[in-house]
Amino acid sequence: MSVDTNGQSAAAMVPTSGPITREELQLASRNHAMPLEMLRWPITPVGMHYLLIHFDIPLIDPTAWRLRIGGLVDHPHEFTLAELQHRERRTLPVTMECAGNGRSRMDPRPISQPWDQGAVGTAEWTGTPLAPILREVGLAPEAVELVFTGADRGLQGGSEHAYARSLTIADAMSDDVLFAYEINGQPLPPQHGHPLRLLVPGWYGMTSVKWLQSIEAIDHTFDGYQQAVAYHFVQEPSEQGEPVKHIRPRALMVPPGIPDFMTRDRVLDAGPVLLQGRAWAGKNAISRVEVCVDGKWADAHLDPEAGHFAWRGWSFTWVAAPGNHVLSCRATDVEGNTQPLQSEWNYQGMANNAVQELSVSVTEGKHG
Ligand SMILES: Nc1nc2c(c(=O)[nH]1)N[C@H]1C(S)=C(S)[C@@H](COP(=O)(O)O)O[C@H]1N2
Ligand SMILES: [Mo]
Repeated sequence: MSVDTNGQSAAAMVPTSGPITREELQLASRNHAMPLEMLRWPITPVGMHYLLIHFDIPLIDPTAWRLRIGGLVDHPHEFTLAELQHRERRTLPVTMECAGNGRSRMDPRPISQPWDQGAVGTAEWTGTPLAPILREVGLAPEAVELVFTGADRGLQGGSEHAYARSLTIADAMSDDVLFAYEINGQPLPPQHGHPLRLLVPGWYGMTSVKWLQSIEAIDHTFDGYQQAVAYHFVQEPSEQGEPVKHIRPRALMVPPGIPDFMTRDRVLDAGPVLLQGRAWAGKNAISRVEVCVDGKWADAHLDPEAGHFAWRGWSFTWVAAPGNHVLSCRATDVEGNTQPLQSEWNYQGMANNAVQELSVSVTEGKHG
């Protein structure tokens, strides 16, 4: 396979409109999505939450594991898991979404994990807040960023590295950022970062570093691959672009009726159907969800909020007439940010929150 000047495997990186490649299939079968019918559950059961694992899942002995905090701090410290678990305990429902969600719907298709639209899930994460720990270790005045490094290591874009991301001090100190050691009331399983992960509510998932083992305070902008190269809005690989941060608004619908095995197109009976789904936006509350039937938009009913960072349920009664229909839904946040009808293309396939479209065939028959 050819390698370009960045050391990237060129054949695997150029966006394509061609068929799914073996490399994409390999990634897609390691990193599964949340089946969209799981939108019925307010909290996604463990095992149904989506997964994104760049390298290999590391085997970590929790009794030998330590979280090292060092760099530009007054009191470097190595925390045991028990020490962290005895600190303030907080549980938050948080919707997490991969920044690549929707990537495979871009044309040409950026080559990476080929998500359709299910790279999302909402879990109750339990952990201890970062801010008090950062105050205790005492950040030096020169410190501008914290680098969070996981135990997993591999090659991407020609660079060998442990998975690492940074946050500015202000972002890391914000109130809801946690060191999480439980998901839905159970210890983190291997795939979600056992024994401890960072959890940064409202940001796309790449920020929430799994298998966390070290935090380093630094006096410059972190230039690691996952921070400085990946997760940027660019039109071509040589461009610097803007970094990807907060989750954009999105609404998804539970596919109504029953599916066709291959196409996943839907079949349902004529008459009233309750269309349901969930909507979320990283930073802001959702203020509106609309449903579109055959090109006509109307407001959906919103359920009460379940938490500032958790998706919000919505519903809409549709009287389905026999024939073929296209259904869509669209979320808007309190600042008026909404979803585009068409994908906004970028080279890495980031943050494609174009509206979902479902093809539905309604008949007078009985499918229930
Ligand atoms: N150490 C480490 N942390 C990581 C990743 C990774 O590959 N390694 N993937 C990130 C990405 S891109 C996402 S979207 C989320 C996914 O978290 P989940 O698998 O628990 O859903 O974890 C993030 N944290
Ligand atoms: Mo991701």
